[in-house]
Amino acid sequence: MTTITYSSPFPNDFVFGVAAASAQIEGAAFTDGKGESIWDHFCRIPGKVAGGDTLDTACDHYHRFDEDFALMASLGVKHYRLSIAWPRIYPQGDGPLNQAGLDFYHRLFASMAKHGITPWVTLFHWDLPQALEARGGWTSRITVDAFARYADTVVQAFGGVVKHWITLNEIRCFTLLAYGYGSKAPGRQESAAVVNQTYHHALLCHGHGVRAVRAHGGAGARVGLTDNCDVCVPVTETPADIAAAKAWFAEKNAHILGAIHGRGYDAAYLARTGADAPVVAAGDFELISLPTDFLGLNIYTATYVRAGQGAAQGEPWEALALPHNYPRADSAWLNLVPQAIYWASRLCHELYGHASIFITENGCGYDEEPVVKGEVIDLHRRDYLRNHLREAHRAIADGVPLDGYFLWSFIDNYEWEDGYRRRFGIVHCDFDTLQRTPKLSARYYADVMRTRSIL
Ligand code: GCO
Repeated sequence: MTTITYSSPFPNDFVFGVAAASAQIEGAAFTDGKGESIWDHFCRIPGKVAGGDTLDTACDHYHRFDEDFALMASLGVKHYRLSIAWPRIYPQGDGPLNQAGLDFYHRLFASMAKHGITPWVTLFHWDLPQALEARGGWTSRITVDAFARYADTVVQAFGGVVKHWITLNEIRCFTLLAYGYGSKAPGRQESAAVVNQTYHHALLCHGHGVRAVRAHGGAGARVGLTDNCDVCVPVTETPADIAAAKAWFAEKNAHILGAIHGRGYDAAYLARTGADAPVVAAGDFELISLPTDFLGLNIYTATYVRAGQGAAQGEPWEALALPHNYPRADSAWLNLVPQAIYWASRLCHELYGHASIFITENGCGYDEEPVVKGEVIDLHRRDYLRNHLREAHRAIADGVPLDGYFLWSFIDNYEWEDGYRRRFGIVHCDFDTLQRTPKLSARYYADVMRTRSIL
């Protein structure tokens, strides 16, 4: 292991990149045979998405990808995490294949290659075909079978040019938030038993994604899950608070991270869910726990945990509610806790022994940041980035196998139920003219990538 100190650059093979997702940037929602996604459907239900914003045009990346990749290349971006829109490939989810959808991504990957940008491809980033939702969506095993076929098709088609695969993005969001709380498409509020079953089906799809990459990915293909684990940070970095944080982290994440790492569903999860635990078929956990090559973590925020005080509730920790004046971004859920990167990656490494971890998303959402004289002075984002990179660097210095960092997001885009007003990009998008303007944070990140140093 190379020793790195506070001021040394990131290791030479550390991956710096940017991330986005199909539904959020492509637009062309009904072009070239694409089927309706659950988000195309959901955004048309009054009151579900801020401003009634639709995904119809988004950043029009579908027609402007070459320009976008040229801009990325000009900033020195060499790695880009994107997702494939399932309804472009199978408009009905599992019916006839849409060749025009495959052709689009062939053109897109060719453009990336031309600009020297390596693709990191997520198979599923929330745009489930609406036709599958009509048959039960994530509550049904029909979706698992359909995903298996979709994953096979995509990996077969692109295995020659794509070597980095991510099976699913953020299981909690498209299951719990979508079928439990109803804040994300399809906006259902189902029982705990149904929601737990959606988790299980998602885990099975993760397994199918791994299986598909092993079967068709060719030489050098690597695959992992991107999880938005529940992250905690010890209030003080003392052995007692660290042990409490580790116990909290292990329990909160066991039903996803434990399951994919061959531990099935743990006793605490089964006790908590009781009669609402998922129905598991023979062979499910063999598929779910197929070995992966890396773990992707989307890190935005965290809960502070300390030792001892929760003993009355029978818990070896106490999770603290944040005071109302704790700093946060404009996204109400996004409290600013940079140490989240350090602790999430360190605890995943310690608990699951991962040999390779990537931050597959990290970023901050703010309301409109105006372009003034051709510039967006987003010093708040530059600070966010700098503080988080500092913690990534600290993790590496402490021996955590953190191998890369993808900034969310390359460009302002469709922030799900918050619509277009919530901006995460380092490139500003004018949603009337679709003009792109790199923000100050883009220039900053370009310098970081070029020097591999936190400037
Ligand atoms: C998610 C998704 C992204 C979001 C980003 C900001 O975590 O919700 O992966 O699509 O846009 O995280 O909320």
